[in-house]
Amino acid sequence: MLDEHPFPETATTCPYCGVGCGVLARPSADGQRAEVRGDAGHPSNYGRLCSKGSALGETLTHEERLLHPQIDGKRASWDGALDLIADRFRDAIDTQGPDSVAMYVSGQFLTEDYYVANKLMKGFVGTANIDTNSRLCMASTVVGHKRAFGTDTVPGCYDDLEEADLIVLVGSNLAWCHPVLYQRILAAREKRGTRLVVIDPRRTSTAEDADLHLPIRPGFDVRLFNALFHALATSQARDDRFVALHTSGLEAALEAIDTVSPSDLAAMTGISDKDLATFFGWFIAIDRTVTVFSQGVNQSSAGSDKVNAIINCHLVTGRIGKPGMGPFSITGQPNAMGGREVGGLANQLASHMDFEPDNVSRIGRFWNAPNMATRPGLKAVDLFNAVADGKIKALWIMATNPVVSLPNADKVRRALDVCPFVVVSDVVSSADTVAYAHVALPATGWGEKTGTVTNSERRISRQRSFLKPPGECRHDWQAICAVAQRLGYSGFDFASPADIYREYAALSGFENNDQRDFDIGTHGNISDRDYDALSPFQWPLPAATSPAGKLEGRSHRFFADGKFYTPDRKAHFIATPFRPAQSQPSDDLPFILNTGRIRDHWHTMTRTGKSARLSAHIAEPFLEVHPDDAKAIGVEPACLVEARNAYGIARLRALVTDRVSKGTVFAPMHWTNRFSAKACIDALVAPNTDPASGQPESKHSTVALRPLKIDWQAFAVLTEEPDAETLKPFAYWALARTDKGWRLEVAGIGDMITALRTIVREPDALALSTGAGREAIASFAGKTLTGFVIGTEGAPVEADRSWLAGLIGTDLQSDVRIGLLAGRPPIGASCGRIVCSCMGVGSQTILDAIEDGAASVSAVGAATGAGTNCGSCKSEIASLLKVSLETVNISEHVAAE
Ligand SMILES: Nc1nc2c(c(=O)[nH]1)N[C@H]1C(S)=C(S)[C@@H](COP(=O)(O)OP(=O)(O)OC[C@H]3O[C@@H](n4cnc5c(=O)[nH]c(N)nc54)[C@H](O)[C@@H]3O)O[C@H]1N2
Ligand SMILES: Nc1nc2c(c(=O)[nH]1)N[C@H]1C(S)=C(S)[C@@H](COP(=O)(O)OP(=O)(O)OC[C@H]3O[C@@H](n4cnc5c(=O)[nH]c(N)nc54)[C@H](O)[C@@H]3O)O[C@H]1N2
Ligand code: SF4
Ligand SMILES: [Mo]
Repeated sequence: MLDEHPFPETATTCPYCGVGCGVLARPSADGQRAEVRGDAGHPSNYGRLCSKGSALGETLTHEERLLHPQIDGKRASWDGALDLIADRFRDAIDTQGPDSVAMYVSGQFLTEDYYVANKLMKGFVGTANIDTNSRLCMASTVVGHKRAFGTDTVPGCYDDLEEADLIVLVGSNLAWCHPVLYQRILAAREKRGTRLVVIDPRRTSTAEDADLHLPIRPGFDVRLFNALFHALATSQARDDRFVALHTSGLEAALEAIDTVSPSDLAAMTGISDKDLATFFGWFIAIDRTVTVFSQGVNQSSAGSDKVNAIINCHLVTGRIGKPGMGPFSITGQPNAMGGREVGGLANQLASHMDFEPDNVSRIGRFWNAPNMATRPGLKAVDLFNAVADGKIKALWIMATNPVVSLPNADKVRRALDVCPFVVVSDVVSSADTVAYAHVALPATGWGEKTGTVTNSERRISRQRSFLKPPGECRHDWQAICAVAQRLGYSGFDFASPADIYREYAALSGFENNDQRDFDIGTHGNISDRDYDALSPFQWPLPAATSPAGKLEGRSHRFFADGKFYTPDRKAHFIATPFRPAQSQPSDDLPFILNTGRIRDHWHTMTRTGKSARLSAHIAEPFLEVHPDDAKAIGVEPACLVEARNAYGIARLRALVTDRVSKGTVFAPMHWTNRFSAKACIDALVAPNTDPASGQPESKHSTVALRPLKIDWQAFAVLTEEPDAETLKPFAYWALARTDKGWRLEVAGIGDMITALRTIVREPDALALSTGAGREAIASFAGKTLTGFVIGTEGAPVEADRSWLAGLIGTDLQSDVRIGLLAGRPPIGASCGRIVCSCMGVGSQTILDAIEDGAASVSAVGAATGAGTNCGSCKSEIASLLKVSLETVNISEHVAAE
């Protein structure tokens, strides 16, 4: 079969998370889609892919693609658009100075895109007003690393996770956010019995699998790790030799800690004495310990201190850079790490340099730059405040969707409204930010672009193109270089990504002499052919090593033998006095709002929202609320709830669950105005930031809640997407793709029947039932179901949603038509809510298998296929094994468990 395929496979890298899985991809035989599979030769994943990676082929459709440049919403030529951008930037720079222009870029840039954007702004325009969405993601870790190690470097590698005996996950939902790495951990655990501790206020999917879940009070990680640090320093785990030879500042850091009794610590952190004692006991006794941390740590007004509080524990025990040991910042975006290496943040310069005068001069000479920026620029939140204040006259946003992802997001919308000139480069026209563009530039997307990315373990891999760009899409680096050339700058006549990479690699080795650990100087004159063939490698790779050098294929670690990059070449302990989160609950705003990710969607859904498979796992925006809180505010399970504060409002489905603790609620960050009436959660996120890193506290805002007042609720499936006019009158709606159409949750005020008729419009639509406050309307073209809506007055609609979603656009037999009346399938016809999106297995199929005797996750897998590909649904299968049939059958809402 393989031989007959007209297209060869291309080895590339997944464009989603920082695990950086290798993918083999090619256009499908009909040329209409793409086929992907895991690359068994890639050392990140050895062939595995998660649900998002497996569904990549479904997200590459040209639907909603931005195909041509636009000026004020009208099609324009590239020349016209580029001339206008250059004119407006030139005008602002000349009349208002270089700091009156800005760029806001992304960890979804390739390193080559990042390099030219930073060269343009920091070397030629003469401003460091270029920041990246990594500010919202990794900035606190960058500060923590630099303070402790003198350099922003992840000491360990993925092998450490397989060689550890204790893995502590802090503020990380690894099972959903880094699924392939998580599966590597679970596989290693089978063999060596690795203990898994999860520190997260929520009982996440990851926490369900843990040996110990510490449901920490939000924001109290520094308290916890300070106490652990103190305990380690006075225990047998302390490594006196490492501390004496390779560190400084231990005593001062210990003195800064308020010592608290175990019972006080338990009361403060919300973790029981017993669990604290177990955790401390394990951490003291087990040498091979890795502490993995992510957004529960970084996205905090004490994020940098959280990072250093964790690192302190590893330094005092000397557990760093050795097999199975170390602090491990797991990165989010595919090129979050590359962005940090290439100086993507407003307070960095390229190749791990900062704004020290020596560095400014070094880069200035290397670039032959006429106008080097000499001080850091504005960090993301401040940058958009400056836009709102009218200080930024021209702004270029690339590969990020800030009107949805920045805190106080409605203010970002208002800021873009008043900005005199906004350019947005994106792959889709439907991204919310594109609506604010004076000039929209069509960018090539994954599969079309080519360059390099760095994953969480410092491994640089190639992204390679295997599809022709549609329409007039161009690469981001080409657009940046074209504007630079129009501005009259030399040094931007790159012919290819390889050309850019060579320059960047040479800069990393330039006047380095081991002053900077980031050094890939050996690639300074890599040939186009070798660049094309480059296999994944870990940095460093200084000029002395051969390109196929000694490090290739092997894991490289930093700092086991000291050699840090601080001026004294020692690691620094950092004093981290505890500070609570900035917004604290009050009578008016009694709930702490936590936000984050779900398994099958990526950020603002511009790509995963195109896949019916990925939209099936959780099809609706939700708010997790504790049962006691729900009762107190009068919110019934699966009803609608409005969250609000001074910044904004959001309307979401209440998911009543004790997975969150009392007083806290959780909402996903993914939904935008594209797929929901009002579910952009960042509209309510306070723009509080960490003073050292500028990273927003996206996990800790305060809100008030109330039931959303509506008269009726409905669920619909439609072949045609309902247009904006249809949806506008409804207080609530949420849309998701299905295989042959759309599914819609909707709720409103007033007469239900009239509203339902606007959703299924056909004049000959069939009203299927009346009475008891439940109505259904269906429309057919011949035997094909083209629209169906079922509504109930007041209460949530009970219907088998997955079954209905599977019927739309298909021919129905008469017995099935009867089932429509109830919104329920004939017995045996439904697979239930999709649990395993890789294999398309639903909850009902899994429950049937359990009834037939499958008593374990692997037995369910053998019977149904569920959990046998990426494995990220295994903990959900385990939950289904625990519950009774009735519990699941009540309602098959996202909001039901
Ligand atoms: N499916 C999916 N995967 C992704 C992404 C995606 O959009 N979808 N995005 C990628 C990106 S860019 C990133 S940055 C990563 C993020 O990966 P993660 O950081 O794992 O994901 P989040 O869900 O943002 O947050 C993790 C957890 O932090 C917890 N938390 C909140 N407050 C606190 C606190 O005070 N202390 C502690 N200890 N924990 C707290 C939350 O309850 C949440 O479960 O995921 C990457 N992978
Ligand atoms: N409340 C809350 N907010 C958060 C977070 C949270 O946990 N809670 N997490 C934060 C974090 S960690 C992150 S990383 C951010 C992510 O937030 P964003 O970066 O805003 O999210 P994305 O949806 O990934 O936006 C990427 C955009 O770039 C487009 N795009 C994709 N590929 C390309 C390309 O090659 N070129 C161009 N020009 N465009 C492209 C996509 O269509 C999309 O519109 O969100 C942050 N915001
Ligand atoms: S774990 Fe999934 S999303 Fe992350 S890189 Fe691998 S396949 Fe892509
Ligand atoms: Mo991120």
